[in-house]
Amino acid sequence: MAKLQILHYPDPRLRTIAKPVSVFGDEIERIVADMFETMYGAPGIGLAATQVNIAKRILVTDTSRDGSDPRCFINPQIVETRGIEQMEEGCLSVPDVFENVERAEWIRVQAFDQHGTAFELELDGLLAVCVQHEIDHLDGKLFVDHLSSLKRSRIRRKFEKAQKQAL
Ligand code: GNR
Ligand code: NI
Repeated sequence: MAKLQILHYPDPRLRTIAKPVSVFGDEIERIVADMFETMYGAPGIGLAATQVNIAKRILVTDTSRDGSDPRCFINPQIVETRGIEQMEEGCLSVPDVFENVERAEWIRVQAFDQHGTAFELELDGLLAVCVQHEIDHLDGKLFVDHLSSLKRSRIRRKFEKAQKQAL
């Protein structure tokens, strides 16, 4: 297993639209294992393949506090939503920024696990928010895209400054 490097906003590679996985097997299982190691190491409650520069529709989550609820969603599709709720979100690709985002409070999601087995789940609470946040990543979207343009441009300027100082 290997810990992968997480891309940071405003890296243009975070805007990549990930492609569906069509062949399951060793390569996908290895990517998923590396993504879990990267997510737990960060630490975070979710990670999308886009964040580690892999353009495949793969996401992992664990919203437990003790690493007891690892979940993998490949080619995820939200097929039904209910309600709206606001939650404060953060993102490993936008470090140290926390803002309220509105999302569906309940979702029905269909996906495949890392072995290629299809499943369907109904989710709410933090896990529902997390899965929606991760699917956004697979579509090249970030939680800051849900904020006002004023807030987003402030955040962008802060990260551009930090990037220049790091050179
Ligand atoms: O670790 C994470 N915490 C989090 C908190 C609220 C809503 C979404 C998230 S996901 C985030 C990890 C991450 O950036 N996944 O893409
Ligand atoms: Ni994120």
